[in-house]
Amino acid sequence: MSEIRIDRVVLREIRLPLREPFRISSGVTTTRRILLLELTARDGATAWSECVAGDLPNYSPETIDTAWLALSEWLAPRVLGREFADPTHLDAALRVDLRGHEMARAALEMGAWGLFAEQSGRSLAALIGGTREQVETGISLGIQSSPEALVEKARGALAEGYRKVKIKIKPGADVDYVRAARRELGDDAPLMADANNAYTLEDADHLQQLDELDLVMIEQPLAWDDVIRHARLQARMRTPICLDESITSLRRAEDMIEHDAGRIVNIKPGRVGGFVESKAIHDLCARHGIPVWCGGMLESGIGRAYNVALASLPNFTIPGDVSPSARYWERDVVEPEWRMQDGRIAVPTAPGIGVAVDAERIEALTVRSAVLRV
Ligand code: OSB
Ligand code: MG
Repeated sequence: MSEIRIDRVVLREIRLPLREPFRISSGVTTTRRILLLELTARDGATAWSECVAGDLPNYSPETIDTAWLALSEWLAPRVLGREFADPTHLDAALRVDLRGHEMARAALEMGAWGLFAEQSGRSLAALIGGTREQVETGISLGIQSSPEALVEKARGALAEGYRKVKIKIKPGADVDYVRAARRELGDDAPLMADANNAYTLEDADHLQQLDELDLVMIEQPLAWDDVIRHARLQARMRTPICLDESITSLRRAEDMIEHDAGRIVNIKPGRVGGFVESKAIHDLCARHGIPVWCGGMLESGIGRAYNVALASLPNFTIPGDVSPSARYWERDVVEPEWRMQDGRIAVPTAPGIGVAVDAERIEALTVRSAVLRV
């Protein structure tokens, strides 16, 4: 395959109810509104991709509605009908004079990688330089009603084989919850906490209590757009800080490293604008001895295919929030569903994204759609 040309993009919104509500410090998700893209190349090849933006701007400024606007008005028109030597050139075209809208951009950029994989007869993972046959799987547990309820969930997750348990925290549901999990699950349980920006530097003394609990890391305790104060907090904590929300680009990862504002990076390809930027962050971190892992945004099986492929790169050495379909959905929109065995998900080797998309089911779930063409 020597060039890529997209002649049609169909946007669709589907709604998928989560098996159970997912609560983080800034809000709760009960039904996921999911924006899917179906890309069609000039030769008729197709690929699906997913935009990870949520319902509300409580994780980043983007939402599914801003992404819909950005894709239809500014992003798709830049690439439709144009020939690109490969997806990296398409990525470059999407960035010109455009600020923000990383998740919208990523949906199109990653879709181009999926399409390119399809057309060149290679697996997505192989195409982007993946080296693992399987990726290690963690689980992200939403904030529970009591420490006891959390312990039960976490115990069940470890029994199922998950290799990392992430505990969502917020003021009023933090140290006591994590301490209970540590006490009940033992010193060796791979536990971590994720605050989704719920604290300020004034909470440093309080957060220092977590240092006794031997967490693998604490994710994004401070503001979403703040790297510098994380450096001040890291200087006061033994627990490694992992940045999520703050790493919106390669430059932010450089800032993190330069200022020792964190020692681990959660890479979500949607958050950073796609695979080109994700790979650059991955490579930077590898050069600096910073481990990375693949985060999640409660994706359907389509977005999950991209996360699994990304997590197969060599420096993804910590289990990701890449859980199997059944952790989220009664029924996924791909076939086969994503399954976990012995705490791992197999990286597909088939051409393209590696799972078949159930287009009929998606059609039935669609609440709005738009066809964008040259
Ligand atoms: O902070 O990692 C986060 C879900 C939505 C928004 C933010 C986050 C999350 C998760 C879920 O933790 C991870 C998953 O998809 O399983
Ligand atoms: Mg997070």
